[in-house]
Amino acid sequence: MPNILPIITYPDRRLKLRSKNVTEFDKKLHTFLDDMFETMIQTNGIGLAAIQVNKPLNILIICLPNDDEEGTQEHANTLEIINPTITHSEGTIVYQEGCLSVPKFYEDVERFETINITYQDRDGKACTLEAHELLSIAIQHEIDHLLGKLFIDKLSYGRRKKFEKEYKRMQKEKKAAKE
Ligand code: QAP
Ligand code: CO
Repeated sequence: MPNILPIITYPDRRLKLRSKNVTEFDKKLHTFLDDMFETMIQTNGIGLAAIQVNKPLNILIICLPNDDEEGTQEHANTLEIINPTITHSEGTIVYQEGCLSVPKFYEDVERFETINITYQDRDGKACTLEAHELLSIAIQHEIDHLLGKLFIDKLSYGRRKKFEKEYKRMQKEKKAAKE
């Protein structure tokens, strides 16, 4: 059975680390990828970067919900992207993003509409992918994590201020609920 791993949340400084490339495509990596998937599903995520569970390696997973009533997320449909590089980007798109490491806060972010990437799969095989819209947004969001960046780092000065204010208020409320 896979394990649910604890997720690091803002303002933890470990989220600012730059992740390193994966060199060993072994059983340990496969177990870790399965734990990442379980963690993402149990926390209602659609994407997760390894650094969010305290492993500074260039690994991200994405599982978009099915386009049906249930919006099921299937392990078989999960993209496991290791050591990615963006080779081409085009167009712009704005989407209201969230992040498991910045719980309960959502804000519009501008990204490329289309990206092409090269990466490796869990067996180390070289792959390429052209992504559009939500998948493209999700990959860019997760690649930013590998570079130590969060979506809130991309907000305008005014919106960042709004975030800091809301976040402080939430932390206070959490503290008050504990006492
Ligand atoms: C990144 O984000 C992403 O605040 C993945 O309370 C963002 O899975 C991909 C989540 C935008 C595509 C578009 C956030 C769950 C999940 C929360 C997530 C929360 C519970 C975020
Ligand atoms: Co995130």
